[in-house]
Amino acid sequence: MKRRSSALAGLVFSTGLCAAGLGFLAPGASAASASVAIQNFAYSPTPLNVTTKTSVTWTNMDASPHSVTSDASPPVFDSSPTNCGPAGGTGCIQPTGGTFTFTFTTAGTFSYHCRVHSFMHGTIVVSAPAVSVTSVSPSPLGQGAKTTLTVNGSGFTSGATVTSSGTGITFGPSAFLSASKLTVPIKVGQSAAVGTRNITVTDSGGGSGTCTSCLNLTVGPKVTGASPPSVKRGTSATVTVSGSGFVNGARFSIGGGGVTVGSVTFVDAGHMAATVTVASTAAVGSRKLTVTNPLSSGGGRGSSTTVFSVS
Ligand SMILES: [Cu+2]
Repeated sequence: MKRRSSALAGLVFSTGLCAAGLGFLAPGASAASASVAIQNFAYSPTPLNVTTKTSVTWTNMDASPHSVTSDASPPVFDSSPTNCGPAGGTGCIQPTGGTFTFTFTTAGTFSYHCRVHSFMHGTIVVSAPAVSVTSVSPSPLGQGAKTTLTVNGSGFTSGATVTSSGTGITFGPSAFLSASKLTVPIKVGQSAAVGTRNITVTDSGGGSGTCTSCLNLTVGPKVTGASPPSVKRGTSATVTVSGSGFVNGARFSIGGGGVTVGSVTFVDAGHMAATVTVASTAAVGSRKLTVTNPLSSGGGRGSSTTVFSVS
């Protein structure tokens, strides 16, 4: 019995090696690759077990042409859709050393055969990668918080999506940092229910993992009034904002342009004050006043469009 090439039959699972050494995977992509030798008129190994997003490369070690042709109709993959038949042909994987690479993106069992030799059969078994989520930070987050959530776990790949249990939380597209860390923009609705939420990461290959109750939502600040309720154009005044859920270190802003808020003096959970300066060119009318707690206290935000105006 002839010795098989152990190097070709092996699997390679290494982010660094694939990114730096092989160079056919985009940065940040799941860096898994695997090899199948076509040798002695057989595929080896078969079946080959891989996870989704794995690039499988077949190398023809024989002195005879072969193909790698999915049994499915139409074929899911085919090294040799044209010019390759029982008599061989220029479209086949050529001897000696010809290769064919296919990246498996969906889970399933994929059987294949050789167009030249009908007795040659092989199978690739593709499974969704195991994904787990262990923690998120920052937590807790206050109602209305808008920040970037770091999610820790394992088995992450680029393109993973993040979701939460319950309603009132929206996520942006995740950024892949490593197999164990990703970040994602998170926006907590000002009326999202307080309490704990589960966070789920779903890989584009279908694998998913959840950490139970790992994100805690707390009450955010609410704005109920401002005194004085308006400031004239071209003047400044000390405005006291009233409401609830204010935390020392909170600030408030006034939207719409032309209004500057100075450094805030925290009074108590229901009051804060700052000098508000209104430009002479500022538009007259009601403005949105938003209170934001410090991120170390959950970063909650609350706003009102009715409590303050430029006059
Ligand atoms: Cu063949």
